[in-house]
Amino acid sequence: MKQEIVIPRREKLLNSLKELDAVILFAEREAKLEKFKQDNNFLYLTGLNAPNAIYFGFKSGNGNREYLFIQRNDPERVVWEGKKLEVEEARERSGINNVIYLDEFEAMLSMFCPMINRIYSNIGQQELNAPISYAMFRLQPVRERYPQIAIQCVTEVISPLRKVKDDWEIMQLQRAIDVTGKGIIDILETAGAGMMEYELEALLFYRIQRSGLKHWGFAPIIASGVNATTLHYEKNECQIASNDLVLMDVGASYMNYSADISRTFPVNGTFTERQNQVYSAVLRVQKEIIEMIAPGVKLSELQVKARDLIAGELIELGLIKHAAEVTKYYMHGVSHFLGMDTHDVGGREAILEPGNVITVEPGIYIPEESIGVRIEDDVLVIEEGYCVLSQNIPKEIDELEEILKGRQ
Ligand SMILES: [Mn+2]
Repeated sequence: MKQEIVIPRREKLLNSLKELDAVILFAEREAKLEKFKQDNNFLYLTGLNAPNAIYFGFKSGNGNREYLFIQRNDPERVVWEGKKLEVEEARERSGINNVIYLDEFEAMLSMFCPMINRIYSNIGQQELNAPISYAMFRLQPVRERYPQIAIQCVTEVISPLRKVKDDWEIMQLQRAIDVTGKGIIDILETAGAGMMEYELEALLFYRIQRSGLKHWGFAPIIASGVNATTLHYEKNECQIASNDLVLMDVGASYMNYSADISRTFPVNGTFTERQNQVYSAVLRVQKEIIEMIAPGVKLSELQVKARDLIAGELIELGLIKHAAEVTKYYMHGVSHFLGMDTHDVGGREAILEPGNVITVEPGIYIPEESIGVRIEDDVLVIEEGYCVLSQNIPKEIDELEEILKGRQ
């Protein structure tokens, strides 16, 4: 990521604040055993993957002030931990001129505190029964000594920016989606009855990492038979039986942008008549919802329409008698924003605008028949309506059966 991308983001953010408001963002801390994954808001504003760093921005009448705090390169620790980001490199990549070391953070903040009205930070959830976030922990002294400073979650000021994706962001997302699609096709070409669900998971992860992407965007769901009727089944530990449908809800992450795709297929290569009926119902609904997408449409309208359509399909399938019973077989949202977070910032009541990326993911789940179907695509809102970013990943019954047949 280059400074040309992140400088305008910070300008927009600081300009949207009131005078004497500040933004303090804490990077993710060093990960010891797991692969490091940067805090999304920090990455969005600085472009830096450095652990432990801190961004400080202050809006004032005499121009905005910005500082970046980074770790020192302690020669003895370099042997163990490797070289850290240097001042010059941090400056060049982020476009922040004032780059100083972390041990000066408290002194610098003390200097600014008497002037600050409000601090927006990545303090996260504030539930009383949840552990205190790292940002909250670091800002505790401010809270105690300067109780007049309001400390608020940065999401409210950054989400209007993050929910409208620029071309560069769409490119990253497209890469994550394309690699996920290739992995899904790998699975279709390889899956067979008797395999374990986690074998299919491994296959997809192999494709992700072989393609130069490091992470899953979220815990993958590979669910066969009745497992597919558990919405967030993440165990992926069962053996696949020969007449099972397999539901995959998966997404690779690239530059912290996450794909989110669901596909469902019969492991033995052919849909039974009943599986075909249920699958076709979900696919009809999915296409109709995608058709509705355009600037000005409310996300909640998609949800209402999806429920109505699925209710009609469930009555046709002989599963319910009245539309009000729809939640017996369909109980989740049809759409959410997608981006750096799989369930990205933007909210459920948002009005769609060009640059939004959302999922469309209706499903029908029938535990008593061991059938669970979800079909999910990732859709970009454009001036003219919509563009399905995952359109190359097969979902028509004949396309799927064609690929599955090719296995023998
Ligand atoms: Mn989703």
